[in-house]
Amino acid sequence: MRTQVAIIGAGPAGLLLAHLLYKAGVECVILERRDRAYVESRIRAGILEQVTVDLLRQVGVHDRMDREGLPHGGFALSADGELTRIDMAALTSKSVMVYGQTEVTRDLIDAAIARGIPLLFEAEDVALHDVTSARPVVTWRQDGEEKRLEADFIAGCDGFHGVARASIPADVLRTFERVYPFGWLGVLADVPPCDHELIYASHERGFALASMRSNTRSRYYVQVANSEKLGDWSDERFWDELCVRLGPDAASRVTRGPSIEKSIAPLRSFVAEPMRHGNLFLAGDAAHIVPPTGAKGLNLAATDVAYLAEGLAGFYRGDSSGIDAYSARALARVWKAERFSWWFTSLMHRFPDTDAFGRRMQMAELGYLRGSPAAQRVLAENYVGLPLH
Ligand code: RFL
Ligand code: PHB
Repeated sequence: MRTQVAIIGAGPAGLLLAHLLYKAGVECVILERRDRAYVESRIRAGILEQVTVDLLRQVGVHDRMDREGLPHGGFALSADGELTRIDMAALTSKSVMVYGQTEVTRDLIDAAIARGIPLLFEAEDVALHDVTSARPVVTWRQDGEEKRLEADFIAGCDGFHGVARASIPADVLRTFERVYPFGWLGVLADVPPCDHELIYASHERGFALASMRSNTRSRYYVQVANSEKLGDWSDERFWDELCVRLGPDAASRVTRGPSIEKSIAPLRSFVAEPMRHGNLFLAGDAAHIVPPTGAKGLNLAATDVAYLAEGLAGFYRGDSSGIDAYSARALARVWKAERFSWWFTSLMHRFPDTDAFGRRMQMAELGYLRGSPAAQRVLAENYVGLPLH
């Protein structure tokens, strides 16, 4: 088999890249390790920046998002229960869209199949070969058979634990990492959200987040130590802890119900540089991870592939400047989102080694945000997403 771009991974990065290439008339094949049901049921991100919404519109995969997504012009910060609204729409003239990653993935898969974009699930033991040559090759096993795909380029969109980044020699890659001493325990429940907008809560017992997937489905998180076990968190314990951290005002509006999903996600900041090695390009979580506090992970995956698709389309028109600039261009945006996600995480969470002085510093900064439109604007500008350059 032969194609122009071999895409490893059918997460948001790989799927959106395939549609952008399709629109530009560039051929691709997507290889995904898991089966379709698994990929479509992974529960993750919930917030789309305006640039991500625009990219989905650009590729024509937006009908259901426009029908079912919830545009949000603001969110609240809670400091020990005291609420401050950040009016994103007034501060930046932009908003975000609440539309789950699960839905985005389903829409992109349905559209890929409808458009005849080759999308192969259950590709086992994917391996990359000769990535610095003009003819890179991908091999894998499917239904017990060895398969082989020749391509001009390989796009490594296979997430943090994928094979693409691992195929780059260690002396070529420089990595930067911060592992946080806590994770997020998340619960999904078919109950109405406690507010029509998100609430990010900093409490002396730790962070909490009130989010949603629709007007009838809530997504809540509480910060937990890395040593916590899921089995120790009954639904009742979760709701009690959430309500304490959100404070009495928001807690009075929380509707409790049985969890339909419950999981713990560790928090990490990570960047690998450069995002290109020969004819292999990394995009999305394969190249970088942000802690979820700023809601940037899925959005960075989308903007990486926007740059990459533009570069690859240019290459097939005889201009390789876009692919040559890809890594530096993407990393410039990635580092700004890394900074914001790290800052917002540091402001809102309880760190095990934070003393009384550290907590006062967090509360002083939250107080400053409460009273300063300038500070709110900095937060809002980053939250709605920096422009694509
Ligand atoms: P993905 O989604 O991990 O997809 C990678 C795909 O590659 C496949 N794969 C392989 N395929 C073939 N061969 C191999 N060897 C392979 N190894 C892996 C995998 O099966 C998978 O299908 O990466 P991608 O596309 O880069 O997308 C990144 C986003 O998924 C991620 O950044 C976000 O989910 C992060 N995130 C959030 N991002 C936001 O923008 N807004 C949010 O509100 C937000 N909330 C979150 C989040 C992530 C969370 N968790 C669970 C880490 C909330 C949480 C709790
Ligand atoms: C979510 O709804 O899953 C969500 C929302 C905002 C975040 C992270 C996750 O910052």
